[in-house]
Amino acid sequence: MKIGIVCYPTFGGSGVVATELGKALAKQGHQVHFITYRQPTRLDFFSANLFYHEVDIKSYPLFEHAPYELALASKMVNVAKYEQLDLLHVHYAIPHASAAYMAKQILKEEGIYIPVVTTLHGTDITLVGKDPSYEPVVTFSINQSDGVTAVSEDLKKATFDHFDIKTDIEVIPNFIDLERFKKQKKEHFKLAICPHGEKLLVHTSNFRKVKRVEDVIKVFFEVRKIIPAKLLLVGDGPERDRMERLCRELGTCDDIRFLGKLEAVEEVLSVADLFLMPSEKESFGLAALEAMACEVPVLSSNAGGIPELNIDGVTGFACEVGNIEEMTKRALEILDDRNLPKFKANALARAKELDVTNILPQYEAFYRKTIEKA
Ligand code: GMT
Repeated sequence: MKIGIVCYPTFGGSGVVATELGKALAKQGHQVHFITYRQPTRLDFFSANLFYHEVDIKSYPLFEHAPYELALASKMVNVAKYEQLDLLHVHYAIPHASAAYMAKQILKEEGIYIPVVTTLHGTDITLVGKDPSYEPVVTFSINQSDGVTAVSEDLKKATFDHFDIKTDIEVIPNFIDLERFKKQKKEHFKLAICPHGEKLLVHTSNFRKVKRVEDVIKVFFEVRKIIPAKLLLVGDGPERDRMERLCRELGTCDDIRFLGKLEAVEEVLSVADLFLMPSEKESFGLAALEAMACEVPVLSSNAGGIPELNIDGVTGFACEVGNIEEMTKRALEILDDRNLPKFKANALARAKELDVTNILPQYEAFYRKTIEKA
């Protein structure tokens, strides 16, 4: 198939999933055309089946905000027509699904029919999408898509709860490439951070409020009172300053390190004993899956779709959002040397179920079904 993929090219989970999906499709022999405003971060190599088309956003003194959606729709028309795409797959509803609708209508005028698949990733539904400033367009463009997927059962339910959806939604979970995400031998790194055999806790995120990084630090502070431990925080974002101040107030700076944005996050995960994801909302929790692939159990909240990934009592624990006491108790239970090996093995086993080789066929089948139906 010739597939056009539209996504955000930044570090966000939806862009990562879209890029990894495109790479996996290309490996299977499909031709994949990425359409976005910047080269996706994980697409910095040559492959005969991968193409990148940059959206030209023209600015003009009259525009306070350049109309990205129009430039994107125009680029989709151009690529679909000249590359003879079989299908457009847009990741994240806003504004990709509505731009795809516009492109589809323009192409129809020229006698070209292009089916559109929209994948809902999370905040496009649970945060931004349901805001009245976008809701009518999001509802319309989901209903107009030829196929819609969501990354968890919970996100599917949230979509039906918040929007007047008249189309079916298929759940295709996020996936992981176990060839890249696997436990690596990094003992020297572990020794440098934990010279006295301390347990190592890790959190990675974009440091937005919804991630509740504050709870990561609070749980660590409580765990640290009971057992020797260190915390690594990977990523950057709006909450970083406030979190650094919190560490100073708690007097835990010596045991916590902010590593900023890291491309090779699997190297840090390879030496971790516990991954923390106490999010307020989370449609799936791709970062937790990356940890599990590196044999790291997860202490998470039970928000959104996380419990579908992090099986409570098996791969870690999924506690009530904000319940620091319970989270601390569960973190200590996982970190107990009598339990840790079992949790680690279970985390890896769950990640194996979500290996790209198991999930890719679901997308291919969904594309075929959508093309046939259209
Ligand atoms: O979590 C974020 O802030 C980034 C966001 C995105 O849209 O890129 O991630 C969402 O999509 C990921 C990939 O499907 C999911 O694994 C994340 O759980 C989801 N984030 C939220 O729902 C908050």
